[in-house]
Amino acid sequence: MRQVGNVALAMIALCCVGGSASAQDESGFQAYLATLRAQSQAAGVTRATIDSVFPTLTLNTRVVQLDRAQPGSDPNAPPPNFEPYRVSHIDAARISRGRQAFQAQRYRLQRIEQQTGVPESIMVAIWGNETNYGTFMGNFDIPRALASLAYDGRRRELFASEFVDSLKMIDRGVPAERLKGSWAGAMGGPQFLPSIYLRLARDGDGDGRADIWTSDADTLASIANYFANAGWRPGQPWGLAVSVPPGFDRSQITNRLLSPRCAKVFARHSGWKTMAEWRALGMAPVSRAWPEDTVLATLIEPDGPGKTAYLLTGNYRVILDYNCSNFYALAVGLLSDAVVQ
Ligand SMILES: [Ca+2]
Repeated sequence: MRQVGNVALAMIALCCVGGSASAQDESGFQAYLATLRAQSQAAGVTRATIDSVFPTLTLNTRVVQLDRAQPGSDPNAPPPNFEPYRVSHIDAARISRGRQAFQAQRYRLQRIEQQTGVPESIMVAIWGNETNYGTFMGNFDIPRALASLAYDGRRRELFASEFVDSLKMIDRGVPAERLKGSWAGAMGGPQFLPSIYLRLARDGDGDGRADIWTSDADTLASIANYFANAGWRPGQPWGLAVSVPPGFDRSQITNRLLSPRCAKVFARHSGWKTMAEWRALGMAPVSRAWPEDTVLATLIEPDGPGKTAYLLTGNYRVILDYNCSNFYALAVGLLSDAVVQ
C-alpha cells in the first residue's frame, strides 16, 4: 500500500514540476531550454558555444524511453546469481579480443602503467567492458540526449549539470561533432560523462588533446588517470577467487558498516580482514597466487554458499567507483586476469 501511495505521489509531483514532464512535447522542451540556457550562462559557457548549440536542440524521445525502461529494483527480490553473468560477459570472444588488444597496445600500456601504477590488464578490461575495446561507443548526440533527459526530469539536476559540462567541453576545444556517445551521456572509449571528461580525460599521444573517441592512447591514459585518481594501490590485485571451507560460520565475518553510497552493493560484502586472517579461516585460492598477508579484503559469495567466492581488496572498490555494480567489478577483475594469462 505504501508503495502504491508513493508511486501516486511521485506521479503527482512529476505532473506539476514545470507542467511538462509527462507531456513529452517539443514545445515544452523548447520552453525548458530557456532554463538550461540560463544555467549554461551562469556556469560561464561562452556565448559562441551557447548560440551554436541551442538552435540545434530538439527533444530526443528515444533517450527518454530508454531511461524510463531502466529496470527498477525490487528491494525484496533476492539478487540474481553471478555465474550466468560471468559466463555471458567473459566469454571466449571477449577474452580473445582482450588478448589481441593487450598485445597490440602493450607499448602504450607499459608506459602508462609505469606513470600511473594502474595495471595494463585493468585498463584493457575496462576498455573491453565499456566499449568492447573501442568498437561500440554510442552514436547519440550528447548535448541533445542530456538536454532531453534533463527535461524529462527523473534526474534533472544530474543531467542538467552534465549538459552544461558538455558545452564546456566545446569551449575547451572539443569539436561539437565529436560529442557522440551512449543515450545516458557516456562518451568514447572510457565512456566518460562530460563532468568526468573535464576532470580526468588525458592526452596519451602527445598531440595536446584528450581525444577519447578516436585515440586509443588517449582512452587508455584517461582510464588509468581515473583509476589513479580514485586511489588504485599499485602492487595489489583487485581480488581473487577462493573456496570457502564447508560449514564456515559466516556470523564471524558480518559487515556492520553501512555505506553512504551504493549501500546495496556494499551490503553484499563481509567485514574487512587481512589475507592472513582469511587464510587462517580456511579460505583457499582458486585462480591466482595469494596476496601479501597484510592486504585487507572483504568476502563476497555472489552465488551463495558452496559456490565460488571472491576476496576483494581496496582496489576492487576503485572499480566500483568507476561503475558501482558488483557484477561489473567482478567481470572487470576476472577479464583483467584472463587477458594476461
Ligand atoms: Ca591526444
